[in-house]
Amino acid sequence: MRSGIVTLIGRPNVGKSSLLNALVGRKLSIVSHKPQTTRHAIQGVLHAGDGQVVFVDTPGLHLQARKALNRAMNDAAAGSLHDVDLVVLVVEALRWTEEDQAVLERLQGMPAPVALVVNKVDRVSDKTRLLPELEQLSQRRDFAFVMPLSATQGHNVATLGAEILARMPEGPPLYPPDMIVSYDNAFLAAEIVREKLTRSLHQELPYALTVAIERYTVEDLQRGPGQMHRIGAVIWVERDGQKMIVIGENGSTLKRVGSAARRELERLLGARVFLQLWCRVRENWSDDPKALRQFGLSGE
Ligand SMILES: Nc1nc2c(ncn2[C@@H]2O[C@H](COP(=O)(O)OP(=O)(O)OP(=O)(O)O)[C@@H](O)[C@H]2O)c(=O)[nH]1
Ligand SMILES: [Mg+2]
Repeated sequence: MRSGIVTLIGRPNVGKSSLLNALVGRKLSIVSHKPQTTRHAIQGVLHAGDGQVVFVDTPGLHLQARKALNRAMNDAAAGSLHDVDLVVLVVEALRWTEEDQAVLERLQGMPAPVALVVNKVDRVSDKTRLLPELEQLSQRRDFAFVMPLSATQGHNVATLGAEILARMPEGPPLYPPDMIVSYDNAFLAAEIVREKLTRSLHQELPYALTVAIERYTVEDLQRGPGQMHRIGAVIWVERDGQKMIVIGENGSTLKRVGSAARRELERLLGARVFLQLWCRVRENWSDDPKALRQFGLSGE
């Protein structure tokens, strides 16, 4: 048996969360087209016949971290680089930015080996550009290996999983076989609501909101088998104007977000879900260390 811990690191939006979900074969981490979607280090476990890999999805490391929330996200990512067996640096094919460069520099002097995953190769229409791109990227440091893949198309994902497992140290599993994820259902509910909000709200609004679960109870259904999860969630924003946008005309936006989140939670939990959403204002929460602690966004 082999087992180990592997951190997925990279700038925002390269597809780290998509890759975690693809590797484990389940949606564990929320995904959106906007950068800085992931805010916590999230562990997902890949169980194989001959071993186990604990993957850690991390917030995208970014420059210009002006607010306390941004600093907490960067800290959560950087803190996940210690005591791991392998670091997987995720980048986007044909798009190397100064933030990628900054991540690469941050990995200097780290004891763990670093592998490079070149994601989103499905977007490279001219495939003759891929080989020179891979060659160029391999020069940037001494990588354990370099692998092109597509997290959303599934291309090379299983190969990556096998390659990583083969490099894990020999040893017993770190977690029991039924353990797949590190968080509880309340965290999942907050994240799914935030994902739907992030996908449907424009511009800066996703960065000004967070979701906190105030109530979570589970009861047996009175008619038939199965369970009902009753969830009460508060969407915190920073200003009254933002609250109006989140709620929408006659509550239409909140209603749309609520039903999308409820449907997905019912699928993920395999249960009925009753989801109530409220929107409240807490001025400047994203730059307020006390608020961040209360919302579980710092000091992980
Ligand atoms: N075409 C294509 N799009 C992808 C691929 N992988 C991820 N994406 C898209 O890239 C966007 C960002 O994906 P995420 O998985 O949220 O990226 P991330 O690195 O976790 O981003 P942060 O959490 O913000 O750091 C989403 O719109 C994904 O659908 C891929 O292999 N191909
Ligand atoms: Mg992410």
